[in-house]
Amino acid sequence: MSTTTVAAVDLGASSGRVMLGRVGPDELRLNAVARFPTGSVALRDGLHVNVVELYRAAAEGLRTAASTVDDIASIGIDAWAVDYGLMRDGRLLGLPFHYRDGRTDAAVADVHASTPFAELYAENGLQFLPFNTLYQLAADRAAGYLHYSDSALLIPDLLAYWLTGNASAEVTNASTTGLLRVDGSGWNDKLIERLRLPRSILPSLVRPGETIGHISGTAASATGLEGVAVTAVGSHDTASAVVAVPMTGTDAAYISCGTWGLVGVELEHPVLSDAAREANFTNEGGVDGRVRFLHNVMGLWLLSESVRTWEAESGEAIDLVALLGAAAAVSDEQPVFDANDPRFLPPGDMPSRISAWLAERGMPVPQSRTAMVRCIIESLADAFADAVLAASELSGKTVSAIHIVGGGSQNDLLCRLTAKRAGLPVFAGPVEATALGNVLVQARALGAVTGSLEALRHLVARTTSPRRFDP
Ligand code: ADP
Ligand code: LRH
Repeated sequence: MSTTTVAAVDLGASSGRVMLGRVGPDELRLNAVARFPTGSVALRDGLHVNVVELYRAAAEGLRTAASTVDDIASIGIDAWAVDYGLMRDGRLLGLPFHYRDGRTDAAVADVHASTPFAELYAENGLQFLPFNTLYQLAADRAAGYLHYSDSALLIPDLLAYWLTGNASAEVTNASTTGLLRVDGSGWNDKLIERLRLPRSILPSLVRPGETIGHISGTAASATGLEGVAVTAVGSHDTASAVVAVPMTGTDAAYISCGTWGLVGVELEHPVLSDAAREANFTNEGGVDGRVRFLHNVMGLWLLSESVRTWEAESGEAIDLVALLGAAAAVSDEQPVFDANDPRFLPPGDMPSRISAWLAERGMPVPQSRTAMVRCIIESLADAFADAVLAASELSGKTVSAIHIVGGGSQNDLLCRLTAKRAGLPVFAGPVEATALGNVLVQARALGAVTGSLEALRHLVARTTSPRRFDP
């Protein structure tokens, strides 16, 4: 086994990055070569993903990577879940909708009228989120768009298609469509037919570690990487993040903490009980056929939208680290709101929405920005602690530690309050777990590292230094 160099394209909701990874049996290093915005674009007809710009920025980042080193053996792509582009004859038919667009409201009612949620859950094991792909496709069918389309490609699959010319559906991200059998063995033809969705638009599945294709055509000159393999990774960003959680025992919960807080445990088999459904826990597909049994908590979106609102009001940039430092020094007790309330899903003025939520219940409303930030972080920590406890109870798995990975692992206040509210030690880091999971799965496919996810996690644990917060 020798060390290999691979590139990761990692598209999160708050930023996209291209990273170079050097991976070997005792080596795991990441180097960021490009970072670019990934935010949604509001057009007259709704909120969209500017996926063409994402492709351009990713290709440019790959070109920078190719000019930095000359031995890139493979690239892997991950992005947020559920969103897709509709294609015909290899052409993108329009900008994909963004999952925070509200167009699925009618489709949810329509789908549940024909297939009650409990029946859907038994088939796909997914928590209810109004933007799950199956509701988005039902909205597109109602709008007549599916007539024109011959395939639907999830965001990372679309980028892989533009790079290689090969259309596929990577299985961890496909699990977030709601149209995959819960054991990940294939598309659920019976459910797809029942929902009156065209089976023909769903491409064949690939699994993490398989080769999707090789960079060719216009992508070769855009990236400077002609002929380089595009390897399937856990293309759902959360699946890649879970690969790189440095859990070395079996008794840990994880929180993949960025725009969203994905809180749960890894299992061998799905939990489809009434209690899991009622608690809105999901069974998403993990790398190597594992199950990501987790709950979506609204996450640092609450904070980033608040900061965006305040910056727009004042016209001045806010220093996030200073703001969090001030919030840590707030000594008055702040109220806790339900971070999972769906009113916080669409973009907008979060401080006003949070104040309204509290006022409706006769609770005190934070009177300053720092108090509001403290209230947000307390509420997130509370939701995280609840979800860890629920994950443990619903799965029967003992949890004696929590790992927080992703950008939110830099938020000391959040880590400290999560430890306190959960009564468990929190280990924070790595920040770039998603990119690490992406490069590790590629490196394993190339033979530079071997073994199970546990072996990969041991390598992460040996090469990074998580910070400990005690309750
Ligand atoms: P995503 O993958 O969803 O784009 P990230 O994992 O990149 O998210 O995390 C982004 C979040 O990390 C930001 O919303 C911010 O709250 C948090 N963050 C970034 N840098 C810092 C920092 N220096 N200190 C505390 N929090 C930070
Ligand atoms: C996190 C994430 C999450 C999904 C949401 C759409 O980036 O992929 O796992 O639920 O975005």
